[in-house]
Amino acid sequence: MKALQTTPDTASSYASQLDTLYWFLIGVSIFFTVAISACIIFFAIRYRRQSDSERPEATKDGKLLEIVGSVIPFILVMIMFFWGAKLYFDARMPPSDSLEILVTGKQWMWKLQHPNGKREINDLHVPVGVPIKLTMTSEDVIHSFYLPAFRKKMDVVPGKYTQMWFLPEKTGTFRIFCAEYCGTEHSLMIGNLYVLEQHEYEEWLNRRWVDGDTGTQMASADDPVAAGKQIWEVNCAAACHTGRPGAIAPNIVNKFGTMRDLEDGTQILMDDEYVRNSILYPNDDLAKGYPAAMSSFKGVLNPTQINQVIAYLKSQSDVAAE
Ligand SMILES: [Cu+2]
Repeated sequence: MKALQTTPDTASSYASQLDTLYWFLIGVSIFFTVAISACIIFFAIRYRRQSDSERPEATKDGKLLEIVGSVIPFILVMIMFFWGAKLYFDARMPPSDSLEILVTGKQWMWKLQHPNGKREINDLHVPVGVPIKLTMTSEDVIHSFYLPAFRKKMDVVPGKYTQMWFLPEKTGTFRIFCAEYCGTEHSLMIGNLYVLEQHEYEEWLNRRWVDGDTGTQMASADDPVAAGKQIWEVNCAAACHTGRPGAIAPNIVNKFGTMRDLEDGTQILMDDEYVRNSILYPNDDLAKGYPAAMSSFKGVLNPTQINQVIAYLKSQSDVAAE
C-alpha cells in the first residue's frame, strides 16, 4: 500500500525548505490548539461554580504570567515572520544567470518559448541544475502557472508580464497546472515539465524545428513528412488535434481527403487549400462543435513549413479505409 502522501513530490531544495516552514506552522498551531482546548476543558470542570461561598477571589497580580504569555508568542511570530520573509524573497528574486523562458497562457493551453526561439506547447523541457526564469503573460483571461513539485505558482495576466523562477535539482517529469479557473476546459490546461541532463537538453533544443520567423532549418528539412511531423508535435497539434478525450480541437488525424463538417452546417473537403487556409485563417471554416478558433499561425509558420505539415497529414491519411 502506498504511504499517505501529505505534500506533493519535491523537486527542489526550495520546496523542502518551504515544507519545513509549513510543518513548523502546522506544529505550532496544533500544539496551541490542543493546549488551549485542554485548559478550557480542565478549568471548566475543575472550577465550575458549585455555590457562592466557593467562589475564589479574583487574582490581581499575575505579572510573570503576563510576561511569559507575551514574550513566547512574540518570539514565535518573529520566527515565522523572518523565516517566511526569507523564503519569500528567495522565491521572488531570480538569479542573474537564469535561463529565460517565455510563457503565454491561452484558453486552454500553455505556450512556451526557449531563448533560441524554439517553441513547445503544454510541455516544457529544461536542463537540470540551471535556474529557470519564466516571463509570463496571457492572451485572454487570467491563468496561473503552477509547479507543485517546486512549490511555485504565479498568476498569468493579460496585458502584463509576471515572473517566476525555479531551480530544478533532479531529472524527471513533473506536472504543470493552471491554478486559476479560466473557463470550461480549465481542467485540461495541464502539461509536463521534463527536467533533462544538460547534454540531453542541448540535444533536444537543437534536434527539432526551431522557428519559422528566423527561417532556421530543422535537421530533417529535406524530408517533408518528418519535418511536418516535427512541426505538428512542437505546435500543440499532437495535444489538441488527435482526438484524445476532451480535446479542445477537432481530430484531424487520418482525415486528409475526407469531407469535414463545419460549424455552419456545410461540409468542406480537407485538402491542401483547406489545411493551409485553416492554419493561417482559422476563423474562416470553423469545424463543427468547435466554435472557438485556434490562434493563427500566420507569421509563425512559413510557407515551406505549412507545406511540410500538409505532407505529414497526407502521409497518415488512409481515405480508402473509411
Ligand atoms: Cu488557465
